[in-house]
Amino acid sequence: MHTNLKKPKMRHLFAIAILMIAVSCSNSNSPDAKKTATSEVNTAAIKTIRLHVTGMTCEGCENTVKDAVTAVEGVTGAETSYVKELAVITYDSTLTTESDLSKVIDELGYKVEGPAPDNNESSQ
Ligand SMILES: [Cu+2]
Repeated sequence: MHTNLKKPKMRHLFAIAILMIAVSCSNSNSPDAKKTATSEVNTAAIKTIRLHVTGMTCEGCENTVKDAVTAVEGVTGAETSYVKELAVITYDSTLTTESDLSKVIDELGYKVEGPAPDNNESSQ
């Protein structure tokens, strides 16, 4: 096994790959990770919806859902909670719709059960 040491570059690349996987999995909630909103966003059409989402089991799931909906054109903000089975999404209703956003989440393998009741918030 001594011959393995002859390829430090390969080992280095491998280490980077492992690191990237680790980082993408443990990417904890960073509230500052907001994307700059496009200038086309029409503030008068901004809506906030609360969706009941099942299937999320950890912070990784939360981030997967959050990142996916944030990437949708017109979405200006998203918060997700696997504990509350909740996704709160703020978006420009002239650019996307609740059903579009639900579809994005469904396609990730999670399930949008419908609108989340407001009283979910008190059951912390
Ligand atoms: Cu998860």
